Amino acid sequence: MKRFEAIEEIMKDITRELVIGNIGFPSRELYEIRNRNENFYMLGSMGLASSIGLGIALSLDEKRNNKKDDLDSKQYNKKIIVLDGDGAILMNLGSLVTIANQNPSNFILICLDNESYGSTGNQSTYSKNSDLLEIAKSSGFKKAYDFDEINFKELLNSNSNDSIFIRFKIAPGNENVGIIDLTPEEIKTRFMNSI
Ligand SMILES: Cc1ncc(C[n+]2csc(CCOP(=O)(O)OP(=O)(O)O)c2C)c(N)n1
Repeated sequence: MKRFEAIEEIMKDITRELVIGNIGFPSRELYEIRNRNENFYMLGSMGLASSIGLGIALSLDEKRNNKKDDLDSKQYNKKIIVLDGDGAILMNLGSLVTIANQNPSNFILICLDNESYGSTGNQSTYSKNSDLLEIAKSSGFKKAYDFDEINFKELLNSNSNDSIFIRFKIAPGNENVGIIDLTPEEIKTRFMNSI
């Protein structure tokens, strides 16, 4: 299975969650598969999708807690899903440690692990030898799984007390998709409005 099919598989279970896409083909394929206001296509900063997702997760968590007795709190009761790459995670490994220690319960980091820098021509990454699932576990993630061993829909729809890391091993290869026909401002504004 390549990244395109993996994103299709994930997106079929997504309803009101906020989805952050890694730079390059992951975001372009997500745009092709299911463009929605709740998607944030990260266009420039390789490695930072997980940090951006963490920031949003912590912010929504805080807003939800502040409005506990308020009807508005429901509005903040959304999960944040990051579709990241192995190359991007390796570039910002410290983010795993930060997420694991901050541990927001509304956060799911999915590593689409094709063992390559797919978007720039499939050069090999180190994730073949450096096991990102084990790295996530030893960074402190209490919940870290291979996609194959979980029922994603159940996991998505159940309450967790912890952040979740999912490693999805896939084959290299990019789908022949177009570019994202939105300006960065449009992506940001519609995403913010959807929250
Ligand atoms: C700091 C930085 N370095 C390099 C790049 C160029 N670049 C863009 S996407 C990419 C590969 C990303 O690989 P990965 O995160 O594994 O995702 P994949 O495309 O394989 O799904 C690279 C090297 C960049 N945008 N920013």
